[in-house]
Parts: sequence; structure tokens; C-alpha cells
Amino acid sequence: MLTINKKRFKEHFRRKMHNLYTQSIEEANNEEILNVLCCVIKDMISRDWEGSRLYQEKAVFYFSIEFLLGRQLKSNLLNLGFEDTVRQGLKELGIDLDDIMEAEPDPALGNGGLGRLAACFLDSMASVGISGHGYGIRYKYGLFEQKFVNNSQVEVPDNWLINGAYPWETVRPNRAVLVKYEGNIEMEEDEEGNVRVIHKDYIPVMAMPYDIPIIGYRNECINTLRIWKSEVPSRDFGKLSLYARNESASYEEALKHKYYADEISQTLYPNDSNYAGKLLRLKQEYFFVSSGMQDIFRKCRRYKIKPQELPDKIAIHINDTHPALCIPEMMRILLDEEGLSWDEAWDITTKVMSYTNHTILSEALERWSEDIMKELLPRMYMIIAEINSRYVDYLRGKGYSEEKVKRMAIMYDGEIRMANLCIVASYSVNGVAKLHTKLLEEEVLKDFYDEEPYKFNNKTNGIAHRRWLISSNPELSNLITELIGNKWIKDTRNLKKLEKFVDDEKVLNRLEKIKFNNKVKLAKYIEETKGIKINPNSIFDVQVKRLHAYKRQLMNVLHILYLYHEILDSEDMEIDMEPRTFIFGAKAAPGYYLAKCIIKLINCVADLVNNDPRVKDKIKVVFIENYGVSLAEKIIPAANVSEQISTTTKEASGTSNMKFMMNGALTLATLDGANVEICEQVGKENMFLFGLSAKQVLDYNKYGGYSAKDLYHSNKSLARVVDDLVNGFIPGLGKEGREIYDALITYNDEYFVLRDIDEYEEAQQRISKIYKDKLKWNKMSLINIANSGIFSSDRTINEYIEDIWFRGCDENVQNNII
Ligand code: 26Q
Repeated sequence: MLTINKKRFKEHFRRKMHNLYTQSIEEANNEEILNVLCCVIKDMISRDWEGSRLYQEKAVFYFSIEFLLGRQLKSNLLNLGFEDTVRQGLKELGIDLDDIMEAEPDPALGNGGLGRLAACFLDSMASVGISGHGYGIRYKYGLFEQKFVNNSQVEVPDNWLINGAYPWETVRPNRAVLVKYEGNIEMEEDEEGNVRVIHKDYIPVMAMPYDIPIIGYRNECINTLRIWKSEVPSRDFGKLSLYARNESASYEEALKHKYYADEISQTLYPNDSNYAGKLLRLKQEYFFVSSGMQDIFRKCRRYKIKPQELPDKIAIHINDTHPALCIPEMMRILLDEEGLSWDEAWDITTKVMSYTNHTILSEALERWSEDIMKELLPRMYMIIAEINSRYVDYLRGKGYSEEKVKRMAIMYDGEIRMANLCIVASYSVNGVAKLHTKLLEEEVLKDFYDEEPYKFNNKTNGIAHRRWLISSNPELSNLITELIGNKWIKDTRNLKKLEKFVDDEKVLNRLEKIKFNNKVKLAKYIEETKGIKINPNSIFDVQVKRLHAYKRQLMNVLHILYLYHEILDSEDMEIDMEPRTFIFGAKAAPGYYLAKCIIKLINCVADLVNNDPRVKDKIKVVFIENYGVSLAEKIIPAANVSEQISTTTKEASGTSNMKFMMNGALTLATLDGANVEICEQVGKENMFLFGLSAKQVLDYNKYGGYSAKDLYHSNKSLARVVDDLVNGFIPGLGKEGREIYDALITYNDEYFVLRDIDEYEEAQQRISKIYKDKLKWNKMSLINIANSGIFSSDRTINEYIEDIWFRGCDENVQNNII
């Protein structure tokens, strides 16, 4: 176990400060202090970091185009067990650790759930102690920073790299690799008659790796997240120069080449649900896939691992289809560089690849035009075409109808379907919650499931409880340890022991007090940043997630309008309701107009309600700007109500639902995604369920029969709030109101907002009623915490290990690890 000694730490810190900045500690600003502290910590872990362990056992490589890490200092100190000593040591040097933590940038190298899941998985792989590493892109600009101007979203570039560097990263120039775009593929025969594939006239781009340590919880396991930056190849990089394509190329062409290279890792696509076949996106995908695969093969060659041994030595995981090119890239290396036959290469590749699907939204499925692929990645194109042709022959050989062959083909109608490629080439395909996996098997991917049912499996998502409970809610975490001991930290199933306190009023009151303290802290943040005073005794009702029509923030805000009318209508404007604070946090994709209109609507309703004295502070609406990991850590511990109200079938899993539950919020939900598993854990009496069932939604979609207009005409209070969108009732709302109105009425409310809103309203009333009975509420809260253990991503990762990555492996290897 790594240990730390305060005196030595202080000496080390002082020396480092001098080495890096030739200045004393007193002269340093917070950024410099942070940088020095990170360097000291990196020094301390350097011996454990990816030492000889690699390749003694099977290694997992998790390819993801997004990693939404969040700040690292606090969680690294927690995992190393250094927090108290470092805090004390710094204090003696006149430094407050909390100030330094606040100075750390929050790398937003992801959009939302998928990227955050990848980060939780890294944390859990290290904490359960496997050799599991991430490959991704070092975007110069992460997800945009959100500002509100006149109640509308404005996007500001996220310049997270202070002075071009990130304190936790280490650049490794000797591990740079070359990625090849465009050009021509030629076959050449050598003297012995062997055909060699040569890629000519390509555009070379250099991939420069930056390593971030991923520190396991008190176990000496330190893995690596390797993210790549694109650069023009340096002059001393092999024989290549700026003028790579042509020795006599002009200076202008050299500059063009530089732009070409730089652009690739410049910025994260801010889109999380809508596929748009952008060339640059494909360049990004191939960029990190090719770099990562080459890196893996370099390591294998160094450790003298033969290609045939790869399935026993490595597992490659494809996080959604964005890294799907891992498949043809591995084939390319095996065929063109290792000289294997097609059958040998295919056998190895398909024993190494596994794939996770994160969505059933058809508009989010990746399809690339064959023409683009051929032009940009000619060798990838050839290999995919060969995979497709063999697969289609195989399907026809089984006597399937042309209709079915068409549906299952990898290439069809000039397009390459990346999900089909992943399914065909992977030995495992998983969904991210039970309902989602069932929908994949029975609806979306039915043909493939019928063909190879054994490939399909469910892996319900999870969250890193170390970040989402221990670090972000220390008071609650300490109470838990006081009550049941600390075993739950290593194995969250122990949280169940909390149930014996379900009738212990003292414990329940302490739980309530902790929630209250967290609410006071959030209220302070809101007052400081937004100037809105909120009442910590009100119900904090929270919906934080990306803005999307299917997540139905619209239903939430229409319900707020409905309550507002109720108050205005009531006698003396006194209605019997518990005061509520509705809290929103959400970024909209910059090109998603309807989502931006909904943001504007929420902001305008907030102004209307918050400034109307007649409301007497019964309701407050707060839209917190720039929601992301760091804000989530402040908001979630303070929530009473967790809004998980997606149209059933549309949310693959959701993960904030788990974070809220673990922090004692009660869930208001449709039976969608992992809400189903939450319900299994706590029982429906300990959450607030409403809305259409999956079957009802599927039936509407298949057979029709839904009319939003009919509902509108038959329900007066519903019509009233819908009319508010267009009749000037909401000051400041202009054409945005019409856009939303049309989505609901003219285009028949694709996400059944009007169909579910009555039941939603009833569920909200149940919440108000139960909240009055504090004891009852606190009991329910405790039951939620006690049953949240299975949502630790440690559980999820152990399932991936047992059922996917290490399935069928030597038992000794498995036993070593789990
Ligand atoms: C694709 C092509 C081009 C540009 C962008 C994209 C893109 C980027 C990000 C497509 C999708 C995403 C992100 C999807 C996502 O976050 N999905 C969520 O994944 C979570 C983890 O499994 C689930 O809990 C959520 O239900 C699911 O919505």
C-alpha cells in the first residue's frame, strides 16, 4: 500500500514548487499550486503506474469517443487515502485544499450519460483491480460552456487547457503513432509471390498520446486513460515531413496539411442523440481507433504476444458504434502487417471485440456513406465491404428472404450501418438496462437476436459510488459508516444493512438534517450565482440531464404552469401545497432548435413565477446554467425529488436516476430504462410511478391511435397551459412558444407529453402529500439509500468481467482479479 508522510510531503511540495516555477509557495497562485500538487502526486504513484502488471494477465481496452471525467484531485486523494495528510500538510504551508480543488478544471470531454459512464467504468476497473485502460480523444475544446442571454442558451467555447496543459496528464512523444487518411490502396507482389497491400499517397497525421492515471481505491492498481492529440507529423518523425504527400509541395500546402491535422482533435461534437454524417466526425473516429489499435499491437509485439494468443490476452470494448472501426482496423493490422489469412484474422478479431449499444433512437444510429468511407479511409472501406459480402453470402446461404438479408446487411443502399458491423464482429452485444436489452432483442435488433441469441446480454449501468456518494456527500457517507461500519465502501451491497434503521427516528432525523444541510449549501450557490433566494425547507424537485424532447423537460415545465394557474385561481391565492423549488440543469445541442426553445420557455416561466408576489414563494423555478459533472456533485446530494420522466422505451438506462437514489432522493418516474431496476429494488411503494407502459408506447407507434388534438380539446386545464405557449401569457416568450405548440399539437406530440401529464400531476400530488409526513418521507429515503448498492459501477464492471471480457478464461486469471 502506498503511504504518505506529512513531513516528506511538505518537503517534496516545496522542492517541486521551486523546480517548476523558481518561486516560493507564498508567491504561487492557485493554478500553480494545483499543478505542483498534481506533480507531487504523480511522482508518488509513478512506481505503481502501469508497471510490469500489464500483460501478465488479460488486459481490457475500453474505446470511447467520450470520457467525462470530472475533476480528479478529490477522487484521487480519496482513492489513495491521502486526503487528510495532504489537507493538513497544505494547511501548514498556508494553503486551503478546498480552494485548490475549486481551481481544478473539469474536463468536459463528453456530452452526457455515455461519456460519464465511461469515466465511472475506468474508476471501477481500477478499483476492482483489473488491467483496464481507456482510449479516447484529447479534445482541445470540450463540451461548450452554456450561458443564458435573454433567457436563451448561448454557447461559449470550453477552453479547459490552461496554458495548453492539464495538470494530470503526461505526454508520451515516444509513443506517438501515424494515422493515414485518403490516398490509394495498391497490391504488390514480392519475389516470393506474396501479395502485399500498400497504402500510397495518404495524408499522414500524427497522434500524440497524453496519459492520465486512473487510480484504484486503496489497491495499488493504477491504470491509464490514453487520449490522443492530432498533430502534423514532425520532421523527425520517420521519413515524413510537412511536405509528406509531395516533396515539392508548396508552403501553402504544408499549412493546409497542418490545419487538416489540427482540426481532428480540435473539438468535441456537442450532439448526443442525432446522427449527422459529418466527415470530420469520421476522421475523429478513425483517429483514436487507429492510434489505439496500433498502440495495442506495439505493446503486444514488445511482450512477444503472437496474434493467435490475443483472445487470451486482450479484450477490446466498443462503447457505442463510434469506435466501430476497431474491427476493420484490427483486420487491417492482422492482414497487412502480420500477414495472416482472412479466416485467421477474422477468427481472432471476433474473439476480441465486444460492443455496447446505448440507444434505440433510430435517428441516433450511425450510418456512413460508402462514398465518404471510400474516399477518406480506402483500406477500411475494402475490409468492411469484404466483411459485408461474406456476411450477405452467409445469410443467403441460410435461405433468408431478400427482405431479411437487406435488413441485416452491413452495407445497403450506399450506406454502412455501424451497429450491424459491430454485432456481426463482436462476441458480445449488450444493452444498458433490462428493458433496453429486451427492446433490442425483441424489436430493434430482432433479426440479429434470432440469428445469434447467445451474443446478447444485459449489463445494467452503474455509477462510481466513490465519486457520487463518498466524495460528493461526505456527511451522508459518514453517517452510513457510523451506522453499519465501513464494509459498504468496498462492497456496496452492505448498504442493505441500513434497513434495520427504518424505524429509528433518531437516524431518520439525522438523515433529514444532512439533506437539509446539503440544500442550504446549494441554496447558497444559487443565490450567489443567480441571485435567486430559495427556501431550503421547500421540496427540491430536480431534473438535470441533457435537454431532449424524449426526456420531457417540457412536461415538467407545463406542470409548473399548471400549478401557477392553480395558485392564481384559488381563493385568496392560498392553496394547500408544500412549497417547491423546481431545479433544472440541461444543455441543448447547439443545432437542436426545439430543445433551445424549451430552455427559453423554462427560463421565461421561471421569471414569471419567481417575480409574481401572488405566488408567495410557494413555487420557485431555477435553471442552473452550465450543468456538468462538477455541478452535479453539488446538486444531486441536495435533491428531494429525482425527475426521471422520459417517454417509456426511449431512455436506454439513465444514470443520474441511480446517483439521486444513492443520495436519498425519491424517484418520480416512468417505468423506463433503469427505473425498472430501481423499482425492483425499492418496490413501487417507495417511488412515484406514472405514465404509459412500454407496450402502450410500442402499440401507439405501431398501430397509431394517438391524437394530441383530441386530448387538447377534451381537457380544459391542459388546453390552458398549452395555449399559454402562444397567447402572450408568458412574457419574453416569442416564436419559441409557437415552435413548441406545433410540436405538441400540429405534429401530434411525438413523445406523449399530453398523454402522460395528468398522471404526472397526480404523482406530483402524492409527493406533496407524503412530504408533509416527514417521518414517512425519511423512511422512504432511507430505503432508497439502503437498496442503491447494486447500482455501483463496481457491480457492473464485475459483470462485464465475468460474462464478457474474461468469460471462459483460465480460472486462475479470473480468481486473481475478482
Ligand atoms: C454520434 C454521431 C455523431 C455525433 C455524435 C454522436 C453521439 C454522441 C454522444 C451520439 C450519442 C452520444 C451519447 C449518447 C448517450 O449519452 N446515451 C446515453 O447513454 C447512457 C449510458 O448508457 C444511458 O444511461 C442513457 O440512457 C443514454 O441516453
